[in-house]
Amino acid sequence: MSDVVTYNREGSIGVITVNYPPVNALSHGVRSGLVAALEQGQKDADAKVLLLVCEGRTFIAGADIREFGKPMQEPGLAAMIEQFENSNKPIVAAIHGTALGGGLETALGCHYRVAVSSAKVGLPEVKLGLLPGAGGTQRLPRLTGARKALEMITTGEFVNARDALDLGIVDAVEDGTDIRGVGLAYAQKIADENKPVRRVRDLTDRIEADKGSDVFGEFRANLEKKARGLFSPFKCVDAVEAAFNLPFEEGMKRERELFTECMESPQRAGLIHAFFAEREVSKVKGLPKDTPVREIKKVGVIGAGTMGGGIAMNFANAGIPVTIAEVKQDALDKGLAVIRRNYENTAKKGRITQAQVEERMSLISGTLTYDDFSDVDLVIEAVFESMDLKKKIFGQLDQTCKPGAILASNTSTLSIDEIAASTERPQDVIGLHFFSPANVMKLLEIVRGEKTSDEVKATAMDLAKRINKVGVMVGNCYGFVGNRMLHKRGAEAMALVNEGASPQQVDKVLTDLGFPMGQFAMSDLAGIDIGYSIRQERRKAGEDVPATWMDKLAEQGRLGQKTRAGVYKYEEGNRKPIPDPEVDRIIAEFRQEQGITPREVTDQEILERCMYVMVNEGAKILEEGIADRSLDIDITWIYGYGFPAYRGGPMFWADQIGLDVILGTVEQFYDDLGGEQWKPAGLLQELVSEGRKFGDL
Ligand code: 3H9
Repeated sequence: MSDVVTYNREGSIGVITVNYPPVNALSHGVRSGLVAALEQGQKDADAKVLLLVCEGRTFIAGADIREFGKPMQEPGLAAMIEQFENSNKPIVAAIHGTALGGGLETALGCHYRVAVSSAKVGLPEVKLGLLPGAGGTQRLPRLTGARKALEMITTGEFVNARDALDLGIVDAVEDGTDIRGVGLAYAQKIADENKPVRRVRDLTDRIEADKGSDVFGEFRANLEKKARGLFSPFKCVDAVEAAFNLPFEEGMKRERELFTECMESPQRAGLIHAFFAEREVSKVKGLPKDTPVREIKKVGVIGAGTMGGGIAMNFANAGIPVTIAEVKQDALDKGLAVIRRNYENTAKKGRITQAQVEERMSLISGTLTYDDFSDVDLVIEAVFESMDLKKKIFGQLDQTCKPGAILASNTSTLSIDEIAASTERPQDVIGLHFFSPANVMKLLEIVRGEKTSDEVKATAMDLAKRINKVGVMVGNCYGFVGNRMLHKRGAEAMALVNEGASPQQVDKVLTDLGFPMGQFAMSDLAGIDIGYSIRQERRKAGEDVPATWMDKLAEQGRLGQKTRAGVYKYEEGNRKPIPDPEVDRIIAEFRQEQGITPREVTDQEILERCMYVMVNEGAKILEEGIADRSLDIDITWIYGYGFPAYRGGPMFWADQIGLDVILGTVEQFYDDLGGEQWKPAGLLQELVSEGRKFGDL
């Protein structure tokens, strides 16, 4: 008998138990164990009904993703499920936790399904660039009809147990946490009532009802808008449609063909890299798993602007009381009103209730003095980027906050070590860099200072999870990981326009790559004044920062979306960028002043200059130990800047292009254009000479 799947009998119920932590994924061992246990149950003359139940925190959460890309070992999942469905004794699946992907497909191969009320079910394969490949696209629509099956399969969203009951996915929902007890009671009922085997594949009512429906065309048209650039969502629709046009066996064959196409697509590789990378970033090099974390029960935020307000919302959403400090009452009132408006808007969309709005607002208070921070466990400073101001604030916080309170800065560029040096507790100082809008964007860049203690680092990583962020630990340098790379891309994008490209052309290359917006649309969103003041500061400090047409925009008050004119223009109440002939004129004037004759710039050059400069910088970031692993950079870009997850992040993308190709082009640009940004990173050269990739590090 397998050590991960066991068979035993309780009265007239034959119980098949899966115990393969952490999530009972359908590895080869689990699949073969299930087949063996099923055979045993079939032979067991005293077993009238069989029960499939899982140990640990969840029912089967899917195929074992770690086995993808390796040769498949028999028995295959679809064949295993078929054996379950063909059983001559009824089989009950008892679901707790999450029945996902191959896990739900296995449950659909059973004849009855009972779930505890906290359980969820779903077919999230699409999020991995796949489609349900073990009958999910053929069996689910037989229970739910076309629309709901398409919704679940093309979005990958989970459905809770009560909704699953309404949809016919499960047959019963019970309260309680004892899944074995719940399963046994339900199986006993099936036995007592002499219920027959009931195969989902044989159900035809929902298939007949939706045959020839327009719903497939409707979903395809919607996906054209919502899933731009993605491969597998469209294949999901094809597979579900096959359930309506083909007999079951042929539908299964079609599903397999489409699954194989998805499996072989580069998007699958990118998305699965992103899946594991997201989980790996929580394991920080050199930070032992058992490092104690400090309790964060009360938080202070300094600054009630867009950033401070957004940061505060994260804590209120997680049920943690938060106090916001401002200098003036009207700024504080305005900030609190914006927070309320944001919550009200979310409630209008039906995502939270009015009661939740009030509950969250009741957790947020305002103050005009740091004295109210004497008992907080963490303060996050979110004032504008001035080192002098930040040092002053940290000095004051050090005096006011209790010993052990963590002092954090939301700075996006400045040195955490320099800020920490203005306190007597540098071990308690850390960077917590949120991304705008701070209540929405998933990334939290956690910047360790030279003296930050392990306990404070571990607390910050733990806190990220509590407030539903993905925390990435990075080292201290100008711009850290994300903005350091972004600034290189920004400078290159501006230079390309100096030379002859249009802002729209540059942005289109980036959106075609899969970014939700281009470099210049993003500058308009953030505010043109931000980049301008950074350049001016650097010029004041004596750095050689070349003039650009974007300085002119800032000087003329074209500050971006907030003034409805920046690199693009904007209609009242609309964020859609509209190309503006006035900007073309400003650019032409700039070129004339600088004596530049514009040349034709190809899309390929834009791609290479904007992206390879980032990869080269990413390699330097790795070399300097600012990021521990290339996957930390990938996750920073996916969750902080909308890098298309299906390309796996910039460093994974670079590995796919080929580091030799990238290095060759970087060297060429260094010769042709010069500049520190094009100096090939030593690590890039080393990897190419060894025939290795970032992913091999
Ligand atoms: C599929 O089923 C294809 C079929 O249709 C057809 C096949 C022919 N495999 O997320 P967590 C690991 S595709 C292997 O931190 P949570 C995960 O890496 C699959 N490992 O916990 C982590 O490992 P570590 C469809 C897996 O409680 C640990 O488990 N299914 C798998 O926040 C804990 O994970 C999915 O897409 C897996 N399938 O969330 C479900 N899943 O500790 C994907 C997890 O070493 N999984 N691990 O870092 C999830 O959505 C979440 O993990 C889940 C738990 C909700 C289950």
